[in-house]
Amino acid sequence: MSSQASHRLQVLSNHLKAGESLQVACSAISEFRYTLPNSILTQNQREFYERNGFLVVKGLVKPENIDIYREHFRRVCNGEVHLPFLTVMKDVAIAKSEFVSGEKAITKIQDFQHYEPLFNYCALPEILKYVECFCGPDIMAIHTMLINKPPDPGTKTSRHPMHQDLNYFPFRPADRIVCAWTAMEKVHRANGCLVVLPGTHTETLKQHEYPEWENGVNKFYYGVKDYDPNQPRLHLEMEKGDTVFFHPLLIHGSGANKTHGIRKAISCHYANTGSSVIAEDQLLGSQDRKEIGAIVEKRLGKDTQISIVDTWKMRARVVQGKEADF
Ligand SMILES: O=C(O)CCC(=O)C(=O)O
Repeated sequence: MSSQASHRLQVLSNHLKAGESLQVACSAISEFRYTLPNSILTQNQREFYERNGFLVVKGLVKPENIDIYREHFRRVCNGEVHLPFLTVMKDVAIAKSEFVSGEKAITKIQDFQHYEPLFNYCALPEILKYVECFCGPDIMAIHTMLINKPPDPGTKTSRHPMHQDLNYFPFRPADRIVCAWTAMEKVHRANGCLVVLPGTHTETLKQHEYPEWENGVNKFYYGVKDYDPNQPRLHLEMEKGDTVFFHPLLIHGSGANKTHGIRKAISCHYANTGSSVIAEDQLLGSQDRKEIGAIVEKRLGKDTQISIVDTWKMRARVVQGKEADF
């Protein structure tokens, strides 16, 4: 890593540790591209996001709300609620080697946009007021996840490869999409906090593929092809309730959980309801499209006319402002 890059990372890292408003040790930005003007973000916060592609807001979600999401996640994992469109994903190594009940093999649940107790997170006013700074006033939730990272069984399969979320989404423009990711307990290097490559949101969408990991990779955990592990990266250590907002081109991932506890986070991606959608053949690589297409067929029937892009439109749920245009 160059000494300039490592100095910049040190500056970023110190500000995160200080837990104060995140300052930027660079000259002012004259044109904003990734944030919109309103009274929520300070000038420093706007500049920080413009340069780095993410912004941590400390203590944004109340602990009592998080405890409710935790309880509903437990109910879902134990089969106490039936949600037809929910996607439940399991760790490739844990699921193969032993039978474990409840949440111990589950890596994430997705698509809880119609399960109100969890969707409550996506509509929290304290989250939406920040989302508006990136997406504008007309907002739809496009992707919901509760990410559960059980203790790694020694296979390192609990890692999440470095990737750009835009790879999965058909919505454009990318700059009006943002992810809100909230720590459901203290997250740190040992339990696999988020890792980001600051500034990569200014780059283009890269090709993705499954990384070649010795013990396998969880389904749909595509990583940036030819990822260079020597790039400057930052570990986002966060407390329960802290929330990071990040751009869909920001390269990020997370490490293995080397502790005995389960690390949890809840997240929602949002886009402006005026977004357009790209054509099916521009979404993902052709191999990945086949893999996801097969899941769509399995769920909806062999002769389904529903494309992957359609499934994204079906998931989208407006949380504020005008209805979607598509
Ligand atoms: O929470 C994590 O460990 C990373 C999740 C993530 O990046 C994703 O699901 O796209």
